[in-house]
Amino acid sequence: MSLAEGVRDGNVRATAKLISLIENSPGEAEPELRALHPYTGNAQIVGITGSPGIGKSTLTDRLAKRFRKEGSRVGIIAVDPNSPFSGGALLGDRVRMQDLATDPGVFIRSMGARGMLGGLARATHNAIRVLDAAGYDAIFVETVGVGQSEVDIVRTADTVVVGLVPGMGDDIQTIKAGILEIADVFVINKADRPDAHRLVIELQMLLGTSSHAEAGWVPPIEQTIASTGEGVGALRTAIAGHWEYLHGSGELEARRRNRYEAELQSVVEDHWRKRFFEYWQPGGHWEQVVEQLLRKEIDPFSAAQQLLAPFLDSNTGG
Ligand SMILES: Nc1nc2c(ncn2[C@@H]2O[C@H](COP(=O)(O)OP(=O)(O)O)[C@@H](O)[C@H]2O)c(=O)[nH]1
Ligand SMILES: [Mg+2]
Repeated sequence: MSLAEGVRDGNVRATAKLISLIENSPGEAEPELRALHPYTGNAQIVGITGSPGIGKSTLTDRLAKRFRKEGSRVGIIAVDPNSPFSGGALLGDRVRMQDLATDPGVFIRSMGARGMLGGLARATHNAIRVLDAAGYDAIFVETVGVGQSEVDIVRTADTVVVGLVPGMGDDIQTIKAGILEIADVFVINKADRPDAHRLVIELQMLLGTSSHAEAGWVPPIEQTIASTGEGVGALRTAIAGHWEYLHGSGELEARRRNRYEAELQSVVEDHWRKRFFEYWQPGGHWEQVVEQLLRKEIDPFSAAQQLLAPFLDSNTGG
């Protein structure tokens, strides 16, 4: 049985093995991913992002339990670009999600940046695809931080939940730096802390001046205490509301279309880059061209055209 068949069959070991292959040897994973493609597109992918320690894992645990009660099978991928570790579940996540780890309807996986050949964002994207094909109804992707690589990861989600906590003064600033545009739902966790309400008001003001106001969906701001479960029901409702909006407005298809287009572009670019540099390996002619550039014997544009010529020729039957 192939890994893809195992995944379709609900075999957890095959699923875990294929995700490892995606991380360590993406070329070998490709035939399996091809076979799984027709079976993807059914899961609701929920991204949960925010600074370390704001309670993302605790929230994910609570949300996952709610989805389980509703009868959904749940996949959880915790991505930490700063972590060198990949594999099962990281210690912290395992502690936070203890009961879930033994639930056969839940698949938990941590992904770090170690040795990630094709990039963490693509590996995460493909791991989600595997869980989707495996029949998990909801897939939570927990990502640390709000930098560009995390934004790329979280863009894979249908619904992006951005978490904040009161008393971290820089958070509103980071939000201005670009996460605002990708948030579908805001959650202010640790609402047991003072100043939660002030953060809500600051966020409302920020949202009022953003482009969201003219769009069809204004991100709700939910307050939670993940450690006790307070407010998690309302957060679940907000996520459901966004899912309905995505379906009703045609936005789901639009997002998925954009995602496929971006993926296709990046796969094609990778393919050509790889072929190009396999042909023009460092040293030899490549070095000569660089020398010529230095001596002004050729300009970069003509040089690039010359270097690309063999590929163009071979495509026209040469
Ligand atoms: N006071 C308080 N602590 C919380 C809350 N939610 C989570 N925590 C605690 O915050 C710490 C970090 O939580 P974790 O879920 O690991 O955060 P993550 O790094 O964002 O995944 C843990 O000790 C949690 O028990 C909350 O709503 N209130
Ligand atoms: Mg965590």
